[in-house]
Amino acid sequence: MGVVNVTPDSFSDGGETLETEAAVARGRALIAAGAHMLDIGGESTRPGAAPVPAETELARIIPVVRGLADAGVPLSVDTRKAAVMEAALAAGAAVINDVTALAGDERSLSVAAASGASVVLMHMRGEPATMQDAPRYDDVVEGVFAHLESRVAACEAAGIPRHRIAVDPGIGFGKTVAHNVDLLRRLARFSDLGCPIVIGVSRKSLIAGLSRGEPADARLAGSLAAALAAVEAGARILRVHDVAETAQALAVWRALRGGGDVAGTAD
Ligand code: HH2
Repeated sequence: MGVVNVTPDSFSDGGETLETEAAVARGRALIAAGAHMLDIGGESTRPGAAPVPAETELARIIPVVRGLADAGVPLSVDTRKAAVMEAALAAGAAVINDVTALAGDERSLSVAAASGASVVLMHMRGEPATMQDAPRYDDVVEGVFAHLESRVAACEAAGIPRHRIAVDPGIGFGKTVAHNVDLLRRLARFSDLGCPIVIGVSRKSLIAGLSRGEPADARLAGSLAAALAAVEAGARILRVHDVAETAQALAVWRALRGGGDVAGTAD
């Protein structure tokens, strides 16, 4: 899943693709680089971020969704607002990726159920503005698991079948470095939910926290290492900014881990 941020302030690429044309070009480049899905967002949810009004989010992302509707891969809309979900689905999106797991807006569950879209339910503790203020859990894996389990149940009760649901423990959303490490080490636990696991570690501060405090534009190597570890632990979908590099790392890792034919392009 390649990230297209149509925002002025995303933590790693804010402002790079705020204009429609630049965002559509980025989306097409990510597909050419190997993305199987694009995740288009118009609101930063980085730690400390303030919410953005629905009209602003709509103005940012709807032209981009329209511009990528014929691009040949499913489009996901990264939003916590039902009005934005509705408009994005009407414009051509097929997946709703919600950092509040469809609990941030009272209409989200019914919009998702009525649309037939697939959904990504992510765990977040609190709100972006304050989520990194000393987060605490008795057991982060069981705490996040219980929350996702209840959100999967809420989706099913609303009429969204389990085969259209993916889950994401929300790396960096109300978690310390130690919490994030625990979640990634014990990711297999989330397979018990019976839904594909999505992981977003790309360029996140976890990488810097485990290394030498590098800024977001110098976290590629650590992001690739974390992505491979997540896949080994059971992740099925990686939400990444650097698609070409991730696809290359995955191709080599898969070949060397064994299983299946090796499809090389040169000898
Ligand atoms: N991370 C971000 C945003 N959306 N969605 C899911 N399912 N999982 C994630 O880990 C996730 C997410 C944050 O990354 P980014 O969009 O690059 O930054 P920002 O929120 O600053 O726009």
